[in-house]
Amino acid sequence: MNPSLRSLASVVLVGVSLSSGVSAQTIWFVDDDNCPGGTGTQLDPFCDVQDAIDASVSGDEILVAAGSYGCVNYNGKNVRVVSLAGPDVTTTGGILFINGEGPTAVFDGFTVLGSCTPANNGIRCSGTSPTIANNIIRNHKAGSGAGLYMFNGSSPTILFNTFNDNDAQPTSGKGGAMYISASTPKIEGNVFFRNWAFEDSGGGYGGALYITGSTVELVSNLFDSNWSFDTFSNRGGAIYAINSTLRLRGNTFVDNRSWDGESPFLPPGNVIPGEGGALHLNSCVTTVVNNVFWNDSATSGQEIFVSKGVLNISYSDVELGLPGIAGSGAVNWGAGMVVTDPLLDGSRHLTASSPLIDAGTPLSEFGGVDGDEDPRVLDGDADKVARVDVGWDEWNPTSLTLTGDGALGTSIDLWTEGSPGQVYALAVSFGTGERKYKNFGAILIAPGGLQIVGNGIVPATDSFAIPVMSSLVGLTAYFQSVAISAGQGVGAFSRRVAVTLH
Ligand SMILES: [Ca+2]
Ligand SMILES: [Ca+2]
Ligand SMILES: [Ca+2]
Ligand SMILES: [Ca+2]
Repeated sequence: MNPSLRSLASVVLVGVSLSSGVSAQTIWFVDDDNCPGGTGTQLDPFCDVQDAIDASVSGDEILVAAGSYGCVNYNGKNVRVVSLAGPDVTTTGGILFINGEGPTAVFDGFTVLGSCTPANNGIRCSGTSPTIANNIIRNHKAGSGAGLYMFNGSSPTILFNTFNDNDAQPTSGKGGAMYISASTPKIEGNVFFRNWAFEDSGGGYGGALYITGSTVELVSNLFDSNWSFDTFSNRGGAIYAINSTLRLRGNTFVDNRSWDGESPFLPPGNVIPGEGGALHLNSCVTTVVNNVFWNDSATSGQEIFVSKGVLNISYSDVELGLPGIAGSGAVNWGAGMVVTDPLLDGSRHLTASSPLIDAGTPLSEFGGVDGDEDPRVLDGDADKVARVDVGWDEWNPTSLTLTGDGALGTSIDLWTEGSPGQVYALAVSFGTGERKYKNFGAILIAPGGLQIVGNGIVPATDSFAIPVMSSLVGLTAYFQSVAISAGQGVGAFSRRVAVTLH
């Protein structure tokens, strides 16, 4: 098909229809190609992100070009800081939220390297509730919470980040990716891969997360190959929690390990005991619904160790079943429990033959999106009844991929795939929403100003140009497809993909 002319006309129409909605906020620009720095306009950007923060007031937006930037201290400014080209080509030093920032302080689309403080944590939150989304936080090393350290009544929202290869060592070995004390975070859609709590003297607790005195909501996260690894004792390959209330909905734990082999620091034959390959729960009240625990490893409690407290678990897949859970705490083995190979692919997504498709709770507590931003809930087995899948991934035969960086005057390509013979439609809008459609999932883009910019038979690419209109700068365009089998009443909405125009 040849949609370019129609699509171009549609996007111009969208631009015109939404131009009246642009707010009076200031949009600042940053690019390390313009050092030592200008005035923060698009033609004369600041050199560093901190320069833009210093110039901004709450409500402003800061658009950051590809490049390498220093430590960022929000200094109480509730501003949205977003990278234009994504985390693979845009790096910062550490990030500080320590002056009362709220949910509209947004940090979106960077790789965090380095730290702002001698404690060496990548990100620190003290008494704040920022939104931290779509970042890569990797290769940090600090005694506790190498990637992110939160304490003192923080309640951040942590969305769709990747935490990998962070290492809690050497002084305490608590939480390679994250340390959570006296806080109430929401942690959704993140990937925790190969983080370590590594200590050669005191104990390795929580390869990915260490949680104390907190109330934590974990939704649709993947915990893959995290380790607690110490000379003397190991607790929680992925998560160690003490004196906390946890609610886990739709997470997947696979290949985590609370080290149960010989010590690397002691003479041969000295085997270290590990408790809880995925979770170690000490005096917690924990509710687990729709989670996968598979192929984790420990001396005691291959999947979960409950040391005092209560674990209520339902509609989840636990390798070994009840024997995969050890400890003296109470375990309430609820409805819908299964013991079955989840048949994950190499990226830990469900495959078409997985027994976990449409095997989750029949209750309607799930909404929003899964760990790769597909709509929850979808009818994955095409029986005209939508039911949630078990684990971080909702299986979806409809996919949408975006290519393009959103610069005015350039093109965006969108590739829609679906099941053979399905028809599709592709839409764009400049806001988000959630309107559910029975068995098809949900429209996740705002209905106001929504325009259809492609349709036909899958698979197909729609390609079109962004008009050169200054009123579009700073707006985020959200795209979503739906593919359906005509006459059969089955199909699904794709994930939502986005690009910020500049
Ligand atoms: Ca640059
Ligand atoms: Ca179904
Ligand atoms: Ca489903
Ligand atoms: Ca999915």
